[in-house]
Amino acid sequence: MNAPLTHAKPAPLAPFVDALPLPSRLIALEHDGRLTVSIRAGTHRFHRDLPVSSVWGFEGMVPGPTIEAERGRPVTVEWLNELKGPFPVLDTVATEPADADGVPVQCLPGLSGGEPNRHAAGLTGHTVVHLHGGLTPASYDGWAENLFAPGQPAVFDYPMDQRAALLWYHDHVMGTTKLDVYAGLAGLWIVRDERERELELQEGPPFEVPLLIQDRNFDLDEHGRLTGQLVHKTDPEVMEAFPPFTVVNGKVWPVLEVRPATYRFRVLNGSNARTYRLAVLHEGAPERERITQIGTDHGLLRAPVPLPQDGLVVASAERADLLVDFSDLPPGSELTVLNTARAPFDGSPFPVSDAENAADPEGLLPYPQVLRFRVAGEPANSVSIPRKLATDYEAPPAEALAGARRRAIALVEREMGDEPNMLTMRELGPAGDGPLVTVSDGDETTRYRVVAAHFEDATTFFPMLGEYEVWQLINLTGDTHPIHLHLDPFQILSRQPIRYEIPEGGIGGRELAATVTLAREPDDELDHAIDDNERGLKDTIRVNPSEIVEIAVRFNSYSGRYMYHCHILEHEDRDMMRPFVTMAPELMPFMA
Ligand SMILES: [Cu+2]
Repeated sequence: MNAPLTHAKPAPLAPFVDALPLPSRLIALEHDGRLTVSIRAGTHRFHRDLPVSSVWGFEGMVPGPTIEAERGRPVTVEWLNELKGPFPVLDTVATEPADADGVPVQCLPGLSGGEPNRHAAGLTGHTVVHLHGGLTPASYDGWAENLFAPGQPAVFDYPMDQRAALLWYHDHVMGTTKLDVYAGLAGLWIVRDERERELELQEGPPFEVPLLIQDRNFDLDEHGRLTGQLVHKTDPEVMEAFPPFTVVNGKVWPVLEVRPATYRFRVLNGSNARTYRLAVLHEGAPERERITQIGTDHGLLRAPVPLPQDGLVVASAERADLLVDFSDLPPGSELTVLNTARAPFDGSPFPVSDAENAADPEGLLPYPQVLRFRVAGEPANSVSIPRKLATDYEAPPAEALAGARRRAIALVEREMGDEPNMLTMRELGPAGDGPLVTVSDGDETTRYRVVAAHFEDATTFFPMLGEYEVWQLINLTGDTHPIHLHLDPFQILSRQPIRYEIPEGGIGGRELAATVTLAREPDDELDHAIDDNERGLKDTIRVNPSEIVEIAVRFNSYSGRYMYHCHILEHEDRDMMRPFVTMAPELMPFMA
């Protein structure tokens, strides 16, 4: 039985009735490393009781096929853009943030009085594909402005000279990534290698299961029935979409039958904006011991770690490689995965013991359900978890960091008058004339000024291949931002609380004035800790409110023009994205 969820309206769809779909597999070796993937319109049923939805998908499917590749075996993909209109998603801004009963409109299906955005309706299918987490030469990385039009061929080479990891490929068009990914343009990509095979980790069905988690909303007909038409809805106060229905591998609240055995789940949050904090409940009680995390964004951790006390937090684009041991459970046992994170996520804790009561429409979380496991069938061998996992990376050496180039980026929230606030970034450089940003640790004060504010501003980051850099991400907003760097992975060095003051008018179109102190606000309830599962090779890192995160990154693989950005797609589409150019050292003397 479903546990009673207080404060929630009855869900308009029954949870845990559809089987979890497994995306089709496209194994590169079986095709000699040469794949053709068409990008086209299709239809998809998100729930047993929903009419079919029109989607745009890789191979017309949601999610697209899971591409499986081997380390050291290059893969060439011919991306065939066969998209054509009409664009399958209704994009709208509701007229009010809440309905007459005070329920936030983002928790409700339908357009909530909003007009369909005619510009979205007019999209004809320009796309570009980015392989998130791929060590990809710049020409094939999916630069957000290098689009392929319908009918225009694009052949991308992926060297796959990288460790085993769960990656994902998705549309990355400047300004419309939020719509194109929402329409269905995303799929998983798994890199495999010898180390994982030495460890005898599960590979392929039935014991390795990818879980692509997204949130979606649908339109209503004149009788108030769900139509299946996808709706991307924001409201006058919240510029990100936080749809009410959680979709795993393309189904709303599915159920997976598992045998009494150990399973490997490859988890990806592919939502536009929502961060999940996943708790697993068995007969109403939180389960933690049976779950072990072995990997993160760029693959295996050095040692397995337990889940964080209050659940696994995954922001947009973050991945987790989990082993879950069902072997002691009798047939018929049910484990339910619930989300306890309010939206927009700001890092606030929520006790896992109260997960059954996590429904919180005010927090844009009307239905915490995510997924259910139901135990059935014959036991299979239980897998012992290796104590030592990755052996191929170390923490960055102190001497390399001591002389490393340091870069600072402020995350800011700019008031826009009639529109919702705009979340964006400011790259900081040495202070000169004009407004100042100061960062003080009590002994020393560093003075900065803004050197770049918009995506199209001149590039200011030119990292040299092979050299460590320290990037400081300074969050002066009230939300958590998952910041993603293309190309090589990085490691987190520190996460520290800050106090800051922004004078009246301190955030202009490009200016920023702020006084930042490395000290905790008295009313700050976040712990600003680094979770054990963040001490691996990451490509996306959460930067919580009132926090500075420092990362160490060393670009090793390719020189060229890449991007870094917030992975909340509504933020990245509106300037929370900037270029950087990785440089071969021998070319530096020739730079003007
Ligand atoms: Cu953001």
